[in-house]
This record gives sequence, structure tokens and C-alpha cells, in this order.
Amino acid sequence: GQPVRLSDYRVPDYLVDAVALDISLDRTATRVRSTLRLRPNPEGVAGAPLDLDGDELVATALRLDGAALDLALATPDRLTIAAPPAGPFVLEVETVIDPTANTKLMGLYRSGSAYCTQCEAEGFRRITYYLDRPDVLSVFTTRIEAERDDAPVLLGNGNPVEAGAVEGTGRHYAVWHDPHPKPSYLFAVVSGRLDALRGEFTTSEGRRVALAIWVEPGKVGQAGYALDALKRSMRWDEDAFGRAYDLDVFNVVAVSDFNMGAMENKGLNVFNDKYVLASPELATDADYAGIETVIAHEYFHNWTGNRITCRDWFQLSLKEGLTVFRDQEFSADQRSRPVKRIADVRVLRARQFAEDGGPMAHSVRPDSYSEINNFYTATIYEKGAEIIRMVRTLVGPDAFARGLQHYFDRFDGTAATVEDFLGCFAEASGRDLAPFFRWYVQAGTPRVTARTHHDAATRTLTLDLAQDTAPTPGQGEKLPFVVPLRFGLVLPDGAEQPVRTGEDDGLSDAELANDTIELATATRRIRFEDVEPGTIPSLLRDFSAPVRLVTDATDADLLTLMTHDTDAFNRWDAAQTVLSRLIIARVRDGGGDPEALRTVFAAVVRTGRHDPAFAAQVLALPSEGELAREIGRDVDPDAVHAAREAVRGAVGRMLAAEFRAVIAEGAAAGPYAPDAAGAGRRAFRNAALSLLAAGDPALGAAQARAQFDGADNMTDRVAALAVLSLIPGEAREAAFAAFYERHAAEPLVIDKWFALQASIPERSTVDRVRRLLGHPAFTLGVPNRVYALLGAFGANPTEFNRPDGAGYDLVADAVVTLDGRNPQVAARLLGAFRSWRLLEPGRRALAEAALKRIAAGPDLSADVREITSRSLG
Ligand code: HT7
Ligand code: ZN
Repeated sequence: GQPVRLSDYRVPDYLVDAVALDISLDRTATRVRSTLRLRPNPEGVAGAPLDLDGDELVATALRLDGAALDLALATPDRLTIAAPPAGPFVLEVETVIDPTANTKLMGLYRSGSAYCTQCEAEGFRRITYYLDRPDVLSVFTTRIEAERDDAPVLLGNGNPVEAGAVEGTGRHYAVWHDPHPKPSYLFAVVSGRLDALRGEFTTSEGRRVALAIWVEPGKVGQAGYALDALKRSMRWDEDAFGRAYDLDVFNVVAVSDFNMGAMENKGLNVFNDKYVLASPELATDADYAGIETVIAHEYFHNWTGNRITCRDWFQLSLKEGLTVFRDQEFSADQRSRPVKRIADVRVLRARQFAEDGGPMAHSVRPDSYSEINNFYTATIYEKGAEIIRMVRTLVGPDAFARGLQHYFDRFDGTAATVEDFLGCFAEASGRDLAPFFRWYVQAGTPRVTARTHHDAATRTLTLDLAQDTAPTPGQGEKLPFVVPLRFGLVLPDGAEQPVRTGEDDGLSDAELANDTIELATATRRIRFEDVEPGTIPSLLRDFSAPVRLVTDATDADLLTLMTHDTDAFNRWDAAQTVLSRLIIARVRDGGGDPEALRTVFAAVVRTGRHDPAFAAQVLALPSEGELAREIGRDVDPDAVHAAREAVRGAVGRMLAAEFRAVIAEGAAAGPYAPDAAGAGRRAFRNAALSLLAAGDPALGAAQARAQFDGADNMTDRVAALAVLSLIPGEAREAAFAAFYERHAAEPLVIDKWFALQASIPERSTVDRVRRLLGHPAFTLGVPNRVYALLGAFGANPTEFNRPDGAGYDLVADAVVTLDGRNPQVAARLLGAFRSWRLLEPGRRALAEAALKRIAAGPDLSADVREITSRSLG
């Protein structure tokens, strides 16, 4: 379709005071009766036509103030009433929809044996005609009716008010009322045969809330962790942000067919079952952490998203960035804060930096889109969260807390903008945040360069900072960002050098008080006084801004920071930089000697005894994708892979004895529990196993097979299988076969089996994946299967980017096939092509040809068309 532009925003011409829906569920012919109490918006255009959105709808009845209207006023995607009354009026609309035929999984559809809905962003218009935009808030009452045997559970938004039998039929009904005005994208209905794990929560305001996690029959035993995470989230939001829950019930439903992770519908969250179901035998530590995060995220939306929503979809980061920030803080409080920060930055660099450096780069507050579903991106979510973190760093924790409180007080019950949000912090802190606002409107990852010079005679350390941001599509010129750089000065023995600056080129009192340099201009010089020779600046502590930092630190400086920095994030990041330099030197000229790392890495292994989760993060080398971006152009993924494996092998051989000891000690650990401490120990031990196997595949295979056979939990079993998957031969195939046989009945576990096979860095993988597409456990109809097999293949650096283009063709074929069925999922798969311009010319040409082939197809969805044309543009 035509692009939608932020500059075209107009307030709605009509408002909806109340919506009454009567939904009579049927597998192929569900009848929806909608009664809308409308009135002209005093701020809109008087006498404007009423234009309601639809999508593939069929109207079967229309009445205005009781009088029948001509059905010809309705097309599948629009209902227009040219001259509605000048005062309040009632519009009744009846539509009939087919949930079974709905393969897009937007609107009302069937998942397993249940009915469910997904309305964000524009799914409500697939249920009934409506002003389907987030700034139209209304009070919803929903009556749901269904066959009692087929659908004994009837769930809606808000509080249950009435339920009963429909006399003389096998049908029953329930009525739900949601007193909180909401936009249509938060509407939901779920109905089917479901079991509940129930709980209760009493809010700080004394409200008793009935909680339930609804799952497929027989799976309540896997819902305990989600319920526990929900209760912890509810308490934390009261303690950390003063936000209490506001209804009498809170329902979470797990469904197996879902395009994304989960959805925050008011009082009725709907989840991809992968973010609900867990047991030690079936879920890994990473799965448990994912459940905790997503449960918290959706719950936190109740305030940041639902009570205060977005004026339009350009403001999406207003709810998503803020809610990611909140779930990150929650998880940091539940687990190790530095390790959580490292994990979050890994994701940011892998996904958001890649997006920001490629053809899909867009600002956190975009100014146009064709298909809003394409904008649920790492930039909107993760970079949006980083912006909020920077606000906190810049205004300080107290003004940040006051600003947020002000935001909740002032905008509760409204549809707000990013400007409204930032204005609260400007007010609370007295700061002008206008220059900072550039983070919302300029795309791209700034590069910050730092050069140091120590003058022995005057004992001054001069720090020269510069920032620049490469052009992104549609934005040629970039103005400087306000970059908060948390910092310290580290003495060679690891002590902190006290910070003093002089009159000239000094830091402000606020900067000194916050240990934060504010780089707001293209360049800045800072002179530190009375500085010991050999002092090393530790910059961007805790990753205080989403930038790429380039320093002149020597490897020796980095090894000092890695050992001594008081900031754990920078200890880890120094290690990553050393490793990245070493691997890239190998890619360039075969140089780089890992031997230099022996002492420090031996020390890392020793620290693993008391902080194993942190040590595991150090031992996980920079990813091939990160290395490729660091190289920046003409990348040969095979060379990157070979160099990285060579370094992993060298580290594995160098520290083989230490790693064997770690593995042996870990084996004696007690029974499995998914807590952070246990997860850290397993991560450390499995990192050791992976490096040991890289250094000595035969020994690694034996150790991995023993762990695979003896594991009492999925984390260790799947880690062992991952190690085996990298070692070609019979042992690997036997392990895959055993894993399948053991878990064939559990689709979410088979997804791990699909993903590991699709990730094998060998030329035979394309054929393996093509074979698996025909496996009985695979279907293109379930997004989780598609992401597991094809998504993992698209993330396989060497095989997706095969030099003959067969990897591109495989994904392109799948995108074309999927597009006819589920365009959102097809468009997501296309994300595999996001870095194609970094490749060497041969691969680049093949990737471009594959994209062009997709773009040339007939009947492309708006979703896929937008991604291909931006990627090629
Ligand atoms: N707010 C939710 C977004 C979402 C979604 C968007 C488009 C299509 C399907 C979708 N399912 C969920 C998820 C969240 O951020 O919490
Ligand atoms: Zn969200």
C-alpha cells in the first residue's frame, strides 16, 4: 500500500464512547455483532464522513440509530458513512468471519483446538469494522458464545460479569466488561478446551487478583514457572515503579500458533507457548530466562502501553522501548545485573547494530512506513530501551523517578507521544532535552573515537573524543548526538585514579558528580590533571550509550582493564575487543597469536569458580556476525568462521587441563533448578566443554556424548548436542536420532533439534534443511517451526552465505511460498538478508539476485514488498 507518514497525522473525526461486541464462535462462520456508541470529535472535522477500517470483511447487517443501511456501503476493507448525524449516534454492524481459514494469524483464528485473537497492530479490523487506530479509546463489553463441549473456556478482556447456558442448545456464553478505555489493538478473546494453573495476588492497594495460566490440556505441570514469574513481576512493578494492577483477574493463555512472542491484551495476555511452558527436562536455562522476561514484559505493558498507550504507530517505541527497559531492569534485579547487561548488549549489537548499519536502518521514531508489522524491530524495542537508559544516566536516578511518576500521573488514560514522555523528564530535571531528542529521529549507530595522550612533564592526560554517524537510507547528514559516556581512570595496578580536570577543557560539576562525560558535539577535548603515567581511561562503562567505541588502547591496556576494571561490563568488553582483534588479524593475514591470552584467560577460568555466569560470557567469543560488521566490507564469511574456529581451538588446547577440571567439577553439581546461580554454573561448564571440543574434537565428542546421555536437564543435553553438531560423523547423527526419538512428542523441543541442524557450518546443511522441510514434524503453518528451521538457517553465517548462492535461494523460495499464507512471518524470514551489502562481491551479487527474484514475484504482500524494496533500494 501507500506509505503512511507521521506528518499526515490528524486527530480522529469521531470518537467511540462504548463498544458492545457479541461474538458467536463457530469454526468457519463466526458471527460478530458490534454496537458502537459514536459521536463527532469536537477537535475533528465537523461533518466529515465516518470511515471505518476493515480487512477481508463481509458485512451481513448495518443499522444506524436502528434504521437499516445499504450493505453496499461496506467493502472488504472499508465501511463509509458519508454524512453521519451531527450528534451522538449508534452504529450496529454484523460481520461473519472464518477463523479456520485465517492463516495470517491476525484477527480471530484457530490455534490447536482453541479460538484466539491477535489484534496488534491492525488485526481488529479483521473481526469487525472499526476506527482501528490507537488514539481511539473506548470501553468494551464482550459477550462470547460457543459450543460448550468444544469450547468450555470463554475468556475476554477486563472482569467477568455473567455466564450461563444458552437455553435449548449445547451452547453457553460469558460476558466480560473492561472498565479501562482502550484502543482496539488491545482487544482479545480466547475460547477452547484449556486447563488452568491458578494463583492469587493481593496488590499493594489491597485488591485480590485471581491469576490463571491457561495451557493445552495436560500441560499445567509446565506452567508453574510462568505463574511464579508473573507474581514476581507484579510485586516488582509495585516496588520499583509504584504500579499496581487494576482488574480483578489476570489471565495468560499459551497458544502454539503465534507470529511473535506474546501480546499484552488488557487482562488477557496471549503468549506463544514457547514463553510459558517449561520443565527441567524440556526447557533450557535460556528458555526459563526468556519466560521470565516475556511474562514480565507483557505484564509491565499494563501501565506502559495499556493505561498509557500510543497516539499513533510512529510512537511504538513509547510503549516498547520503555517496556523493554522495564523488563531488563526487572531481570537484572532477579539475576546478576552485570551479566544481564552483557547479555542485553550482545543482543543489541547482534540485532540492532546490524539493522542500523544495513538497508533497513530506521529511526526509533520513524517518519513513514508501508506495513506497520515490519516495524516491530530491534531498533524500536532495544534501541528504544537504550534511549531511556541514557535519559536516566543524563538526568540522574532521582529526576528520572520523578519524571516517570509525572508521566504516569499526567498521561494515564491517554494516547501519548514520545515528546510527551521526554517532556516529563525535561520538567523533572530542568534540562533542555531537545538536542537529546535526535536519538529518536536520526537512524544509525554513532561511532565514538577516543585518543589519549599523557604528558609526563605536566602529568596531564588529554582525551580527544570525536563522533560521527554514517549516512542511512534517506538520511544523508547526521547531527551530533548527546552521548553519555560513563567513565573512570584505571591505574596500571587496577586502582581508580581520582578524576580532576582544570578550568580549560574540563568537565562540569554534574559530569564529575555522575562520572559521565557528555559528548554533545562532533569533537571534544578533555584534560585530566595529576594523572599517573600508564593510566588507562575506561570509557562507556556499563555500555552507557548505544555507540560503537573505537579507542587507541593497546592489547596490554585491554588486558589490564579485563583484569582490573571495577566495571564488570568493561572487563567483559575489553576481553571481547582483544579476541575480536586477534580473530580479525587472522582473517586479514593469518597473524595474531592466541598464546598472549594464556595468563589472562587462565585467570578468567579461575574467576569462574565464584562468578561462573560472568566467566561464561567472557569465554563466548564475539559472534561471526559481529566480526563481520567490525571488518565492515567485502566480508568472506568462510574466512571469518575459519579464523574464529582457529582461535577457539587454540584457546581450547591452551587451557585444556583447566577446562577438563571445570567440566569434572560441574558434573558433581546437585539436582537441576532453573535459578541464576545454577544457570551460571551450567553456562560456564558448557562454555568450557565447547572450547575443549574446539581444541580436541575427539575428546570433546566423547565428553559431550557422556554429558548428552547422562544429563538430567535440557540445558546440559542440548549444550552437549550443540557441541556434537559441530563434529562431523556418525556420533553426531546418532545423537540427533536419539534426541528426536526421545522428544518427538514435544514440538518445542523438536524446534531445538531443527535449529541445531540448520546451524551446522558445513556445505551439506542446505540439503539437510531441504530434507527437513519435508519432515513430518515440520510445517510452514506454525511460525515456531519456521523460525526454528528457516530462521536458524538464515542466521547460519557460512551456509546461508554459501559462495554458490544456494543458501539465499533456499530462504528466498521459502519466503515466496510463505508469503501467500502468512506475510508477517515471510517478512521476518527476510531479515536474514539484512547485512548483504557487507559481503564480498560474489556473494553480494547472488544475494541481490535472490532479493530481486522475490521482488519480481506476482501478488507480493505489502510486508514482503516493503522489505525487499528497502533492502534493494
Ligand atoms: N506488543 C506486542 C506486539 C505483537 C505483535 C505485533 C504485530 C503482529 C503480531 C504481534 N504479536 C505481538 C508484543 C510486545 O511487544 O509485547
Ligand atoms: Zn512489548
